[in-house]
Amino acid sequence: MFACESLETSATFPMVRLRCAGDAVNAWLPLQQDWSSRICVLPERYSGSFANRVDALQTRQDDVFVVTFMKCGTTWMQELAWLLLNQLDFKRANSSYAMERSIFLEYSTIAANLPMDSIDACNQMPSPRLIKSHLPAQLLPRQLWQQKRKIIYVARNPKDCVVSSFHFVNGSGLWKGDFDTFVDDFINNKILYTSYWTHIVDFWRMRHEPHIFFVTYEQMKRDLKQVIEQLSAFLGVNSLNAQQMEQLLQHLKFDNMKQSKYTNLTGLLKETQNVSADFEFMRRGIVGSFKDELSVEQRQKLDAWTAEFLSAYNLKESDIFGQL
Ligand code: PPS
Repeated sequence: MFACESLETSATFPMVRLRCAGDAVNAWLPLQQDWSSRICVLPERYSGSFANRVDALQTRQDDVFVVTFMKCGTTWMQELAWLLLNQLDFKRANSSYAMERSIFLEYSTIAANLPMDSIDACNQMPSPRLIKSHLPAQLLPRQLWQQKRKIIYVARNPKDCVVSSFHFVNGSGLWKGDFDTFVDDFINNKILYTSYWTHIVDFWRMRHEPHIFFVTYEQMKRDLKQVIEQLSAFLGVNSLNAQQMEQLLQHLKFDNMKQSKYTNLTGLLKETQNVSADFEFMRRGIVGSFKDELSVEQRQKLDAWTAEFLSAYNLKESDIFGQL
């Protein structure tokens, strides 16, 4: 089912490139293409039985999955979707960790010393479950596609994603090296969860599937109210009155989520993982951090890589993210 190739990287644990072998995956994914050509860089401990367990995960009729490439606004969307699915239960949102209310499916393969295997934790969650994953389409549990479970997909422009990912993996001790090396390794698919562009483009091309809600971080920044209205309709929950909407918008503000230990995981990760003293899980929360954090050369490299990849699909970066 899976083919895996070991990889020399600057990650602090062994990594592999994983792909689906054979064409079975075409039978359940809505997009017909050669899925076996798609690769994903993952911890070596993902390959083998963990990959098979993810593939075989039993889904439920009311499951909702939040799927993203890393650092694309997952936590922000998890908080929003969880509140919509739980009748705006702000009391619980302000007293329990987002990552406990919405479990990260493959977290066991990345973090050390978790109290419970992350797939077991998903299996034990009460319904309705909100499950987070950074896996690309072809590696997600096949039932998600076969049973058409709801998927919320959040994409973020590549340059901001690179900046945010670099700070995250470096600060959290998952990867060690300088920024130039990181940019090259991101482009060359040597960083956790890459290839970035295939991850994004495959969901972009599936965005009209009725069980997929495709949104960008940039759209959320531009008009979160509109995204909330569209997401409420997608999830089949009652639309919010003006007061509820205002309360939700306040709760989801960057500064408010940053100062809450239940949504800003900086404190929790410092307590439980080997992260650096200056590590920040929520850093700037803006569109365009690349403008003052990437060098001209890094920007040019990333733009050339993006243009080349997207030309094969007749797309431009602005078709997906708008003007940045
Ligand atoms: S993870 O670890 O992959 O799940 O990270 P993820 O949650 O996907 O992405 C983290 C980035 O999202 C920003 N963020 C927000 N931006 C705006 N508003 C709100 N409420 C918000 N919450 C999280 C967070 O700051 C990270 O981006 P950067 O650019 O690093 O600040």
